[in-house]
Amino acid sequence: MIIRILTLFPEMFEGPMGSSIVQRGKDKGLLDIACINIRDYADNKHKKVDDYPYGGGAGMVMTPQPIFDCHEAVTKAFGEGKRPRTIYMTPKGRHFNQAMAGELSQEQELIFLCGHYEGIDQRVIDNLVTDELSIGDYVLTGGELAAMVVIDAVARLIPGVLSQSESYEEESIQSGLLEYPHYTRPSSFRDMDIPEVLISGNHKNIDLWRRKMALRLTLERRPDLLENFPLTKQDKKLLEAIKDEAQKKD
Ligand code: 6GU
Repeated sequence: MIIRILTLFPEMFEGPMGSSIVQRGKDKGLLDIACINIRDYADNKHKKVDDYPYGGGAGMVMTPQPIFDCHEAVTKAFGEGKRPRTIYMTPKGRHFNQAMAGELSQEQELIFLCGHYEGIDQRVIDNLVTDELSIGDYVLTGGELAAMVVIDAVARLIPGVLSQSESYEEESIQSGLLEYPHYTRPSSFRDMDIPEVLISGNHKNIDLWRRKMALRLTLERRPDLLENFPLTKQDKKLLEAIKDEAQKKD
């Protein structure tokens, strides 16, 4: 996958994009990722990239010229006829989720456009942008941190980036339930003991306990996830038991 990030702050990406999973994708030759400084494409001698909003009001708006020229250069480099998904990061966008990460991980090329100031000229959005994405209901100073979040989530889903065992774990995380708790050595730490079932050697019971814990946590914290979840007969039984136990506590 080729990713190009159009931004006024390329230096923000140096740390996150040069380490962890993204770096692994690069090292394996599965991911080619680079930042392009929008300012380099400003055709005025002061390299100005923003201006006052028509109609008045607070803040500055990013002008269309540098973004159009930058986008054109990046698209041309992908090869003639390519129409790469161009993702504009904005709090007005659709909420990004794991399903979208999976979908984006299938693309051959992605362009991320990061805005700053009050936003970018609407003509950029109307003509170049294919997707507007937000990472949640809070306001960030710019789209850069949000783009990094999306790129991290997408990069780890590119086939070959994760190892076999990591991919296996991934499937269970993507199941749609919150994960069960994990424990490692020592089995007793400062008088805190791990659940006995985990050292029983009985894998059927371990799986059952883990499933129950996942269901309980999901019921407590994200009951909305259970509404669309395909519960098995056994899950329904476990949920009954969980609800009974909760009643007894009250
Ligand atoms: Cl994508 N951009 C900005 N500026 N703020 C956000 C966001 C994006 N997602 C959540 N908050």
